[in-house]
Amino acid sequence: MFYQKVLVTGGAGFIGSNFIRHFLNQNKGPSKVLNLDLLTYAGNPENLKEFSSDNRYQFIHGDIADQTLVAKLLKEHQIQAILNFAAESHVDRSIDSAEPFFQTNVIGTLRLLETARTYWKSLPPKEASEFRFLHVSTDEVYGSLSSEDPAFQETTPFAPNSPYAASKAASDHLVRSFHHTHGLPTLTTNCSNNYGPYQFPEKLIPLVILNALDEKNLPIYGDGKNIRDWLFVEDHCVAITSVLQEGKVGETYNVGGKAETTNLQIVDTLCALLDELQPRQNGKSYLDLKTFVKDRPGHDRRYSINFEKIHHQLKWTPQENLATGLRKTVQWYLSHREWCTQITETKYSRDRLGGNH
Ligand code: NAD
Ligand code: TDX
Repeated sequence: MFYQKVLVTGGAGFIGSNFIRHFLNQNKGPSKVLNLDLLTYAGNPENLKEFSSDNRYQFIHGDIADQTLVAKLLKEHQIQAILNFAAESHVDRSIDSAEPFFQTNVIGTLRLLETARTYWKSLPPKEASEFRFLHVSTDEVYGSLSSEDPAFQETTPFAPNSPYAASKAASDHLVRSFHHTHGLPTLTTNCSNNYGPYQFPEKLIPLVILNALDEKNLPIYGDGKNIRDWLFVEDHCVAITSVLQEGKVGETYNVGGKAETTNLQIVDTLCALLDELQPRQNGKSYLDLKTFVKDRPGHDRRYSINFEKIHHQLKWTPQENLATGLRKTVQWYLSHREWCTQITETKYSRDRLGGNH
């Protein structure tokens, strides 16, 4: 099924804005994308400014928990699918203050599900059978692995360790329950760490790039040997599109990059790319800025994703490798310094550039 009229939540954030760009660039025919975003510190309408006069795109400033607003949007635009990206997404912030995570990720998702269910029940049979609620989630719901453990599968029991992961796990369970109990046609994706253009610079990769360019320390938590499986954001957008169009209702799909890497390796690679593309004025390497800082409390050691299911069922596989993806990412940040400055000067409600607090 080709979806033309979709409601994207959290589309002013990192992955949501990349998804909307991908969706509109892929679908040249008539389509309508509503972007419902609360514009928290992480939301930035500038991310999609090239579509501001495109009548296929509409931005709506609002909360996924606002049931009156969402019900009106669904009905007025005859929405065929909801893609829920909206979330509080940064682990360190969830350690400082968990409540906003439960407000949006749990209560917000619950209200969105309720509103979707009422709308879905009002649809004629054909439209109801085609309707989808796609929930974008994370591999962090599965907890932490040792170096010997097998990769996460869709059947791996949930064991969230941070308040962020706990809130995402709760939202995944809610989505599951709305399918099981009410028959709502849901889909869930559990993806590994994304990176690429428009990522908010509190996350490791953009933080290291921007700190390096500003001659600031590059904070490495603990021993730097924690492992993440990195996926270029465009590959995630393709995976979400495949799941939306062909995924089996009620199921979950793991999405990963087959790119397990330690944080130290990531920082070293970024420094080498910056040494090549934007050498320091003092002639030294950016590697000199590496600084080991206090570890993140409860820091998960390793994530690894088994994505056999989406590979076999939907023929999805990541196209970008880490070396080319990181190069593209560094080049993007180098050529978008204004976007970065606007964020670092206006969007930080606290100092997140100096390491873990
Ligand atoms: P992000 O923090 O960059 O963006 C989140 C967006 O949601 C922002 O635009 C924000 O304004 C909006 N938002 C927050 N609360 C809202 C609310 N109540 N109503 C409407 N909008 C609201 O996050 P991201 O990195 O783009 O992540 C998007 C989704 O993907 C999240 O659900 C996250 O859990 C999931 N995910 C992220 C990664 C990753 O590596 N970044 C990996 C796997 C899954
Ligand atoms: O300054 C830092 N130094 C550092 O060593 C920061 C910000 C992070 N780190 C480490 C912590 C992690 O091991 O780097 C790794 C990546 O950290 P983040 O970019 O904060 O990502 P992570 O905690 O792994 O979570 C991300 O991936 C899964 C996203 O933020 C989540 O939204 C997603 O669900």
